[in-house]
Amino acid sequence: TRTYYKRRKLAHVNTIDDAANLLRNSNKILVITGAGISTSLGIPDFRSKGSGFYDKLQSMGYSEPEEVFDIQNFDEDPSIFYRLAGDIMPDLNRYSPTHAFIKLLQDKGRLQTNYTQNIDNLEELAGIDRSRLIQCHGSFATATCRKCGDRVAGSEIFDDIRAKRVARCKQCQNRLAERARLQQPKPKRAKPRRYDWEDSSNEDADDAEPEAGVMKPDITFFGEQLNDDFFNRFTQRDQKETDLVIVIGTSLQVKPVSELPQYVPAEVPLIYVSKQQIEHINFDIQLQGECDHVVYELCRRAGWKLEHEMIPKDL
Ligand code: CNA
Repeated sequence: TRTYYKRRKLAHVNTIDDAANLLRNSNKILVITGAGISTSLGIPDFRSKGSGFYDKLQSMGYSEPEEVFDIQNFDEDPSIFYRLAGDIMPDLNRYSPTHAFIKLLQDKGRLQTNYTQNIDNLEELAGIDRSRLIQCHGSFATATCRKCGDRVAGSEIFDDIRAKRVARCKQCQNRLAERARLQQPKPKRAKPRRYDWEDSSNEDADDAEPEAGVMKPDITFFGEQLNDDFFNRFTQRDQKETDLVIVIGTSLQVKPVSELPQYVPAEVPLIYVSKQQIEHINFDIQLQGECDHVVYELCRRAGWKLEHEMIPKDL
């Protein structure tokens, strides 16, 4: 259910030139981003018709694509996630012009915070300062054992993800190996006399080997809480301080990130940049198109030069 407060549109801002003016005159810009800012690099988003990951899942027979990212399902059968995770795990060492735009805002001292829903960690590659970045849904940068809580660098499980194999916890494996080494071999019990009507299916139950825990990348699944940084930073600082909100490349379907724009004061202008228009939230300016193109044009009109290897030099 989507029950958004229909925020009243500000009358004095409408056009792309108004947006460029706002950029030039704002010093505490909140940038909220989603999968759309990485699609130009070849990483699929979730909900774009045809090219999105959810359509792919549906064509593979998953009627509810969200279920692949459900924490209960993961704990019951992590192999489903591991079979598919390779498709959304970035193996990239480049970022998009839109990432460069956010970095440019930072360099100009105008970036208040980038709230990203992305898990590709490309903001870090682009040089967005950790102190200005909230990765609302976590990232592949680290992974944690569901059993013992040991946390490792995400890259340690990348081989398993690539091989579509469930990653197990090395810490648990070491502990189990150590325990096995220390344990005396169990004395062989004399087999009880067996009668035909006895159930022998549980015979070896207490001999079952305990298993090492499953590693999960530290991305937020449906059913998991967002971390405290998200709520604390927004309510204690950004909500009061921001003077402009720019939302880029997200369908704003996932709470609570989707609700951020409506919790800033009514006089703060809201700009939306995406391939598709949005209807469930009132933005003051909607700029429809490829976000890399839109942010380039915004910068040009603001009198700034956005540089990036994907932007032609002679533009
Ligand atoms: P979404 O629901 O798939 O929406 C993406 C939005 O971006 C849509 O409105 C598209 O029209 C738009 N879009 C796509 N490409 C472009 C483009 N080149 N220029 C402009 N607009 C474009 O994805 P959301 O981010 O809204 O959903 C939140 C999920 C997606 C988060 O939990 C992420 O973790 C998850 N996700 C992240 C990645 C990533 O990290 N790169 C990739 C896929 C999914």
